[in-house]
Amino acid sequence: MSTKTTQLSSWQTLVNLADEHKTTHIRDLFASDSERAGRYTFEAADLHIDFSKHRITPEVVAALTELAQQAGVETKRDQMFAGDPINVTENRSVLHTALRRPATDKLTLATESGPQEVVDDVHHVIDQMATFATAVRNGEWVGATGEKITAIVNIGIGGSDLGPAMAYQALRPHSDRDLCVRFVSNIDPTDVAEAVRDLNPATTLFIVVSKTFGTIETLTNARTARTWLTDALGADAVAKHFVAVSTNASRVADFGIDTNNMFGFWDWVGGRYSVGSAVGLSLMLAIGPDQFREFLGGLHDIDTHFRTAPLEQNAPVMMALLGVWYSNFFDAASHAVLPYSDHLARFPAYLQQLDMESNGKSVTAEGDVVDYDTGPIIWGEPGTNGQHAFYQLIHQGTRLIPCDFIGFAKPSDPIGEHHDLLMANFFAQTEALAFGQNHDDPARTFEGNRPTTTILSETLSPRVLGQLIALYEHKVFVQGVIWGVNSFDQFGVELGKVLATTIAGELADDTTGDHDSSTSSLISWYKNNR
Ligand code: G6Q
Repeated sequence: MSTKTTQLSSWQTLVNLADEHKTTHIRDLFASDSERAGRYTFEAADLHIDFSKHRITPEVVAALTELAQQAGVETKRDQMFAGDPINVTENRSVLHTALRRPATDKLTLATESGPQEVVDDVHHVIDQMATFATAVRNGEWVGATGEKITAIVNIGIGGSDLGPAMAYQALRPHSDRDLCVRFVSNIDPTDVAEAVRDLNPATTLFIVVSKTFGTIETLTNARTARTWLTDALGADAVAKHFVAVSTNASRVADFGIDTNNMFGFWDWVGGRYSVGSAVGLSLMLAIGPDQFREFLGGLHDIDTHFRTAPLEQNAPVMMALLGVWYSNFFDAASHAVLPYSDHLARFPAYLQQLDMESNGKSVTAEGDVVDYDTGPIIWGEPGTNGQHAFYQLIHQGTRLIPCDFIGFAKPSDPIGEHHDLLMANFFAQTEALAFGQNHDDPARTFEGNRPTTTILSETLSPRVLGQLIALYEHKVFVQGVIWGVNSFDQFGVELGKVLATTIAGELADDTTGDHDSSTSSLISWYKNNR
């Protein structure tokens, strides 16, 4: 049994410190400490992270670090890396970190079917993916009519979509621009219809990505895509135009995809943590195996940092603790992630799933209902667009919204003065948010004291993208440990899947189910108007 988080002595210390610092201004913290920026700036692999524009003092950091210690972050972290079944509600290991371990590492996991050599299995699949990706990219793997593949369509949803879709967009400058890569996720027929509208079946390859191979959206979209293909090229074409990524070989075979063209992964890889597994096949096709390995290397860089850096110098731990500080002691309900790179346009959406599906829980891993806030609402848009939209509320609204600003020294498109202007805005925003502006007119007064983390790197390379992802993965992990929740289940998602299946049956056979009066009346309105 873990000690209840709010009963830890460090929690009580933080309650007192929060009270003491209720009115402390970031402006004053800088004025009284000329070393402040250096004191709170960390280097983690290729990331340069500045935490100095936060409402923290050495005392606050010490108490937060003690909270991490008392909550057992280091022990849990080591259990995760070792493959202990820390996903207790599903009795599973949590080993996405094994997906990026070097081939020379060893990790043996006891499974129901005997011991598994995890790192060997991981590298076997990476090699299989690399052989396939190389064959497609150089034209050895051709479609049913003998033509080279020029379009890849990834069909998957949630964890089987957001990671590769985000990463592909992030790394487009590193991709083969002759290859068109698209992502279909929504069951809305528009998604698949728009994705294939201008494609040629003879040169299109579909990757059906589903851990379970039982997800209604993915299977429905995959069937529609299969019909689109076979209407043009006949049933035999499926073998050359469909591959699968899954843990469920028999369902892949039932769908009609040859299991020789299936890339596996394991139940110890959660969907939202799976971009480094075969789920990243579309990304590997786009950027090539060598750069995909660099991406894995970046994930591993931060795994190593997370594992070895002392808590008070550990970047994901510090990000997590600051989140706890504002959520639990200053009532901040949300957290904005603001990338100053259009390539990271989908990064906030990716993090929404990573964070909100992991820590959007209100019972602890032991089953007790929590009496404190857990996971924040994550949101964001790339700068500078957000500045002309919602930043007003961050600057002058009544709510406290801690923000992460992510920027790069070098643009992928060096055109004129664009990038310096982008970054001028980047620096100006964090300065204004922290320091504010006095004015005689209350409407023009900026109180400041809005906390931000600044994350800089030289360029958005595959390696740096891997580092950014792992940074947030481990931030989420640490917060989950402190809040005592199981970050690795998602029963909230599963309820929706069950309810939709019931109603889909009623819509198909025009029967009436047992619902509340509102739901019944809405379903009946739909039936009368469809
Ligand atoms: C992720 C979730 C969820 C999942 C999708 C798709 O952590 O479990 O988003 O990835 O529901 O599931 P399948 O990959 O099984 O189709």
